[in-house]
Amino acid sequence: MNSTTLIIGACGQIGTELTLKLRAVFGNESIIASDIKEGSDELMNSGVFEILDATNKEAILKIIKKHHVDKVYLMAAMLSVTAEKYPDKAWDLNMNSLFHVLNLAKEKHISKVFWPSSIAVFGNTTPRINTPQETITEPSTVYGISKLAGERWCDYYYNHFNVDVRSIRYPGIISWKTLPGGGTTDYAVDIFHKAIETNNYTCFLKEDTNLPMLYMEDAIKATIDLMQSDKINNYTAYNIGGISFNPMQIATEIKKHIPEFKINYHVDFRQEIADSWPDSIDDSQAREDWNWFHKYDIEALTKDMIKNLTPSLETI
Ligand code: AKB
Repeated sequence: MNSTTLIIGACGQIGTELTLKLRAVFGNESIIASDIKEGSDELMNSGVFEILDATNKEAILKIIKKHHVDKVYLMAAMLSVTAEKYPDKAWDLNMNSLFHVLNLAKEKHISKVFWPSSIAVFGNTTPRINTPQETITEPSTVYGISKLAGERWCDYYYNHFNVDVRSIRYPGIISWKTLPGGGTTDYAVDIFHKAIETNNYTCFLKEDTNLPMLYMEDAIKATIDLMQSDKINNYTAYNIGGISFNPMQIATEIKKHIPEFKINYHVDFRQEIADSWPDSIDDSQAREDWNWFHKYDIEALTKDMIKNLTPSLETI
C-alpha cells in the first residue's frame, strides 16, 4: 500500500484548507484527516476522517499503523486568546501533541513532520519592524511560550535524532472557508463577516495596530512548498511575511466594496497581546532557501474575501 499523510487538527481554520489542498494535489485517498470533532461537509465527504485526540500518543500511533502514514502535519493547537484563559490546557495540548509526534518520528513510525509555529514567539523586546529570522524571542503570552519551547524541541530532535521536522512562524491568517478560533488576529476575519452581515464592526484592537498577515492561499502554498523542498537550512521555524496592515487600513479597503461599512473601536485585553507582536516580518531566509513568495496583497485578499462571503455575488 502507498504511504499516506495524516493531518492532526484537520477541522481548524488552516487544517481544513490544508487537507483539501493536499487531497486535490496528492489524491483524496492518500490524505487522512483527523480531529477531536468532525469538520465541514466538504472535508468530511472528500476522504477518510478519524476522530483523534492529539494528546493521546497511542491513539496517534494506531491511526499511523492503520493507514500506513508516513508524514504528519500537526495542526492542533490552542491559540493566543484561549491559551491566556486556560494556560494548563494550552500547555498540555500544544506541547504534548508535539512531543508525541516528534517521538513517533524518532521511533521511525513516520519520516517527516510539519508543525506550525507563530509570530507569537516574539515579544516586547523583539525589533518590531521587519523582525529578523534570528532575533530576541521573549514571548509574554502562554501561547507564545509554548510555540517558542516547541521550536527549541524541533531543533533538538533534528540535531539529536535526525527528525525531519519543518515549521513556519505563521502570522495572522485570513480566510473565508473556516472561521479561526481563539486568536488575536481573528479580528481580520471577523471584520469581513460583520461588514457583510451588518455593515458594522466593533474592533477590539486600536486602529493603528499593525500586524503581519497572510491570505490562506499563500499560507497553504508556503506549508506545502516547505514540506516538498529539498533546500532546507532551518529545522526550527521559518519567518514568513507577506503583508502587514492595521484595522483602519483593512476597514478602508472593505469600504471600497461596501461603502456603508463603519468600524468603531472597543479595545480590550487582546491589545496587550497584539502590542507584543511584530509589525512586519523579514522572511528573506524563506525566500532564499525555498523560493517563498506571496501572491495576495491587502487589495487582492479583500476582493476575494468579499466575493466568497457574499452569497449574491457568487452567481454573478
Ligand atoms: C493568534 O492570533 O493567536 C494566531 C497566531 C498569530 O498564531 N493567529
